[in-house]
Amino acid sequence: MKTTVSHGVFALMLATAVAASAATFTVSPTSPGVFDSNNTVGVPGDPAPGFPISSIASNGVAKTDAYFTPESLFGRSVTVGEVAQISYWTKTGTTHTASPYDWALTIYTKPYAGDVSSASWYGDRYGAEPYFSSNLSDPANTWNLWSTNGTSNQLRFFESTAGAPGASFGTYTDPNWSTFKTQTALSGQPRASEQILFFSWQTGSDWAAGFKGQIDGVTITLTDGSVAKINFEADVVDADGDGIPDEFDHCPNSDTRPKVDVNGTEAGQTTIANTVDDEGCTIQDLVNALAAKAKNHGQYVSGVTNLANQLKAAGTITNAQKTEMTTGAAKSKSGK
Ligand SMILES: [Ca+2]
Ligand SMILES: [Ca+2]
Ligand SMILES: [Ca+2]
Repeated sequence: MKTTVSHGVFALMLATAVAASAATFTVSPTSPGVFDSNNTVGVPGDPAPGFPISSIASNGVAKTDAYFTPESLFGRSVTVGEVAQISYWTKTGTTHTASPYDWALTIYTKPYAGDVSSASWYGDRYGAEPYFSSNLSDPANTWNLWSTNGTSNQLRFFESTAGAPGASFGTYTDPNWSTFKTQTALSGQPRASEQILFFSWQTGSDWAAGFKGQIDGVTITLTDGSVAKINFEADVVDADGDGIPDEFDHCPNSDTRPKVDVNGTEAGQTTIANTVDDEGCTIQDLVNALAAKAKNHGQYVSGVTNLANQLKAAGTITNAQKTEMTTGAAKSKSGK
């Protein structure tokens, strides 16, 4: 009996897991497709909480629009009513009392019969600006979370559909998301059943010049439990192409020859694959460092022997390869 009950619970969980999607998308200033990122720069080493390892910022030159379709985030179309929660982090140099400028959320719906938008490519346009949020708690130079559901910094939503009677760009008394999405659009149609065209984060064309605020860590949750996260990241620079980004690479200009050579300036390739360690140093980097440091041949041979012992102990090389290294170093002219 117990087995039957457990099986039933498991089947239910499995059914839920299949229905809901979960994915994280990493987006950098050079990401193709989803992102009109001409005016963003990477900010290495300064991520929002939970979205390592970096973030992006407006470059202070001109407007940025980042567009994401529901199809790319969830693998399917999504209605306004299906969006349960949205949150994202920003970091600017001032409070929003001192300056209202910040990355704003804009949601576009697909064109529909009876929409009143003067722009043909979308139906309705909905916005939320951080500075209008209820219960502002927004210290300067700190990552602040803006969300549809938080007790502080809860976003208020307005409809700014171009050409629609009554369209606005927001007030301090606009409704929160859970109310807004159940209301009637300016077209007279219910918002909840409309299909979303884009989730978008933008800076303003009027004020983007001079704005260098950061953004990171978007989370969108649907009513079926599906979650899409967008992790904004600086572009990874890996100058020596060893897979370890420059900022973490202890040997940023690695010697990446295919096989290790302990024979100094004389050709003497071993059978050892010149692998890279977690710190971005190849075995050859370590050998080269020993050769550079050795005051005499004995020091070089001793250093290579120690290295060979470590590599053998770590399982990186075989016993025979350890011998290749030690005898190769002994035959070399390094240090002489
Ligand atoms: Ca990030
Ligand atoms: Ca590297
Ligand atoms: Ca390296």
